Amino acid sequence: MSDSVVVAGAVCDGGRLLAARRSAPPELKGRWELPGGKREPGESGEQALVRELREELGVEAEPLERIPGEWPLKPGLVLRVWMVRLVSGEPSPLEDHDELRWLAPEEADSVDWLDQDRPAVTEAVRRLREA
Ligand code: DCM
Repeated sequence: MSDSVVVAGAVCDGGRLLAARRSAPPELKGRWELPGGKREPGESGEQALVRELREELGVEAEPLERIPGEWPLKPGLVLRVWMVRLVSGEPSPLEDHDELRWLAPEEADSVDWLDQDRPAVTEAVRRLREA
């Protein structure tokens, strides 16, 4: 059986990266992540990401290229990450998060990222610096 996929977005705007602080479950609460969620049957990764960012943040977003690689979350579940352009709307923590923060590249280490998100955050910041 193939792995289930959690999709997440390195949402960028104005040269900054969006970080979202989880409000649940207890073991992840207070840690920061790239927003996203589980892909549902029949969805592409990009479709799932657009849906999740709409539900969680209330924004319209466009997935750009995928950051190469995938990161195990638990047996049978992997994380995939895309660079994402904010198309419209101002992100608000509608679901799953209690705080959002826009981080300039030099601020990227100022929040306590989930361990599994760190490689993608590093790569996203590298791309932001180059842009
Ligand atoms: N998850 C993660 N990194 C992200 C997004 C989600 O590690 N950037 C994990 C946390 C949960 C699972 O994926 O274990 C499902 O996420 P959610 O609860 O947001 O649907």
